[in-house]
Amino acid sequence: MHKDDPATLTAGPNAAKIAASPQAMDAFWMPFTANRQFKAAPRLLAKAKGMHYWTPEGRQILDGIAGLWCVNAGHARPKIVEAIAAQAAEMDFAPPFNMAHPKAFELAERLVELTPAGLNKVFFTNSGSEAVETALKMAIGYHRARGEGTRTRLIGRERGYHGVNYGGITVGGIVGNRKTFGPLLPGADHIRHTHDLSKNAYSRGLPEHGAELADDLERLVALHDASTIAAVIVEPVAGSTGVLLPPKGYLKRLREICDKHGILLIFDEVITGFGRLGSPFAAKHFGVTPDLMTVAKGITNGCVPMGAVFAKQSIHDAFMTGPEHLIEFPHGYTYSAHPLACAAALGTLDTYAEDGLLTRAAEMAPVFENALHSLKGVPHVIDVRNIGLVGGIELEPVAGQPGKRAFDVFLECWERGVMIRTTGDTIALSPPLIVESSHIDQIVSTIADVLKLQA
Ligand code: PXG
Repeated sequence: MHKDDPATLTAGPNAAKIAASPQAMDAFWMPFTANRQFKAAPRLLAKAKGMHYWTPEGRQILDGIAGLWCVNAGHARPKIVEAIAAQAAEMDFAPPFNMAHPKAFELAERLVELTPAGLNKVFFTNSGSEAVETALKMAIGYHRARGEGTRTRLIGRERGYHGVNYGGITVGGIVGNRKTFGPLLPGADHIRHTHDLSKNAYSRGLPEHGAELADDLERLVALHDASTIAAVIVEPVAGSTGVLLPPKGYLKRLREICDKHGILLIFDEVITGFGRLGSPFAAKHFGVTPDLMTVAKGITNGCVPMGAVFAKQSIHDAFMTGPEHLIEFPHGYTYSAHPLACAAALGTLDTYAEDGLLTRAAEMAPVFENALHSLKGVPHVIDVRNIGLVGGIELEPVAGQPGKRAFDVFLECWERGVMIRTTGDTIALSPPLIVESSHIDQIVSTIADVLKLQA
């Protein structure tokens, strides 16, 4: 689909200096990174185009994870690059409070054409984490505005990931992200996760077993009473915690239980939004519409930070009361609907539409599925999971060293020119949606070769 041409790429003037000198790396405290390991053996990226990155020395790396689940249209797409450059020259910034610029409205209109029916209001943020905080505040504020101010409890799910801010880690279920940071927000609780290798290992697509795990919400309603619960937040397909797919019927059942008890359902679609599963959103893919939906990443193809919350009309309208000169929802960010982000998002939506990318994962899914499942029987593989262009390969941990095996595989794949992502002992794959069969073969055969080398 795209020619990635390294000949046109030159690393910036400082790249070689940084690569050569560990001291030049002192100041930057890196996010979600083993800083000491990294600085001892850095992995630097200097250029990107299409399906590939290049290191400062010019080594080509195939991108198996769309940057970080975000570069869905592939790197350096001309329409997006041009839109950002033109916007920076025309108007760099516009205050988003009590002011606005036309592209914010244009983008909102374009977005709600893609969302499931009913999710027709958009609130802009700058990241998935901020989108989550915004959605949680909307949920609690909505109930209060309707005279149900006792509904303040937030329910997440074990193994959930909802970003790194306090609301997000409170409803999140990854212990490593929670244990360091104190008691978190009061009153939250969690339903059980759905991962069960004993019943569902090597499922192709959605697992057969586990829809009844949605009933765990009934347990929490019985414990806390529905009148205290504002919302439940889940990822339709959990990514960061190791690619966990919803069992068949699970999300519908969760929706029904929420409706029965007046609890809002929030889908965190930061990873699943914008075509990852083969539909514009997971909500559409699964035919289950949440009350609030968070997105980020693919909204701008990862080019400029942006997130958003989609809300039902009724949630928006509940806030629209009181004197008209007063702010209805006291929330927002200096960079909400930033002009560069809006321009990037409009260029992104054009690119997705022109290349049919919001449904391309559905076309490529059978190829991807077959390639991934060919890893069954390769040493150390204990499960393969897939949906759309998301893949998970779970490995047997090295005894007493959780995460070590997958991390070693990641390091060796990097040496062999393939970028993958690991979480715990699961390899997560999410290539750009422009991926071709040859790229899939390269990713999967590299992983297989590396696994065969492992002790
Ligand atoms: N919700 C979900 C479901 C996510 O996947 C966030 C919220 C937070 O988004 P921001 O933009 O604040 O990072 C995410 C982010 C991984 C990985 O390796 C995934 C994310 C971030 C970093 C690493 O799977 N997702």
